[in-house]
Amino acid sequence: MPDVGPVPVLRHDWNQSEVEALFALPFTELVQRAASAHREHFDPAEVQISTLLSVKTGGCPEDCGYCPQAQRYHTGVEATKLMDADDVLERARAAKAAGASRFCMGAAWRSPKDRDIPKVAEMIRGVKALGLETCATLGMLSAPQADALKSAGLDYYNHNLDTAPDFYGDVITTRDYQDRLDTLTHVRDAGMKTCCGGIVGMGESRAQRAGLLRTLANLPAHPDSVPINRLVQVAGTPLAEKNTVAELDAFEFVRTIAVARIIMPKSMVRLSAGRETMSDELQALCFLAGANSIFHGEKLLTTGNPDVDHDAKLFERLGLRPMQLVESNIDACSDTVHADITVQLVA
Ligand code: SAM
Ligand code: DTB
Ligand code: SF4
Repeated sequence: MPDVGPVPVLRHDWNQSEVEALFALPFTELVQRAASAHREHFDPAEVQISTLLSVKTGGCPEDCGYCPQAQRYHTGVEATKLMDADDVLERARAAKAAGASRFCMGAAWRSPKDRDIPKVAEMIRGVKALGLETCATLGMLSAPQADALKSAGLDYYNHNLDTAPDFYGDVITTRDYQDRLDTLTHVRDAGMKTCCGGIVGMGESRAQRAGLLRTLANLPAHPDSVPINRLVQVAGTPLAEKNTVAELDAFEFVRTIAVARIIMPKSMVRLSAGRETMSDELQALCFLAGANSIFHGEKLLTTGNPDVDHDAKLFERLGLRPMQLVESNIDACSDTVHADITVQLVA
């Protein structure tokens, strides 16, 4: 067994061979270490429930090889305008009633135009006033845009690195890795929490999966949330059309979750896209390996997610509970804090 030694908390100096050595541990040993790290910082019976809403779908000018919302690919996704704030709030109320503690608004933009910011800010203020944590994913942000979103009450900004630096160019050419790092800097400098992860199963090597996780852990601050997406192959996107990318081995996916948990022990590790095609047993292994957040609801942005009854049943069978929102997670600018989120998920 490779000797990877004791793992101190919150390191930012991981080297590639150390992370690869974690990936190479016997599965049972790796999962045991991840489960121990999970218990040090979280209640392992709690899973955070986030809801996702596409507030502006499709028509994106970027060329991300996995994405059904890129205009240049023929995926059948119809482009829409930015939703009205009232309609967004109606969806946020329903999400809260269903047990969500965080509400994430996604837009298929390379970056928002300055004229879009006031409308997005109105959505953020409304969602925050419901007592939900707010998250948005709108593409690249300038420093002033990040400041404006923070002032509106945005808690988290999702912007993924998506893959390792040395695989990135195989998947996306319309913006580079440094652009993503710059947006994350603007988000942190504005005082928001970062939600940053990636996609696995795009044909990358294990070393490249290690490279993604290592880059995330070596950021100036560990992302507060780390979404791990398993590629959803959508017909019309290059990654699906190439027809050469085999679905990632289930145990390798669990290893990725476990390594993320070990090297970013205080972050929420979110089981994100791809859950619809995961078995209950695979999801249970992911929770065992330290995943403690999911997207809830029958749709992600454009692709499917497990139906809510199925998730409720799974939580019941595994004895898992939705994580309650704690007051300290709500920014001081929120005027309403609801500690008594109605939990229907496991009703
Ligand atoms: N346009 C913004 C951006 O790219 O940052 C926000 C929305 S974008 C759809 C958010 C994330 O969704 C991407 O960074 C990627 O990780 C994930 N994603 C998109 N398509 C996916 C797919 N087919 N399978 C898995 N994850 C996907
Ligand atoms: C993230 O990392 N995963 C979510 C969220 N951030 C915005 C998005 C998944 C999208 C999957 C493809 C789709 O539904 O269009
Ligand atoms: Fe556009 Fe985001 Fe999709 Fe890339 S991932 S094509 S930036 S919506």
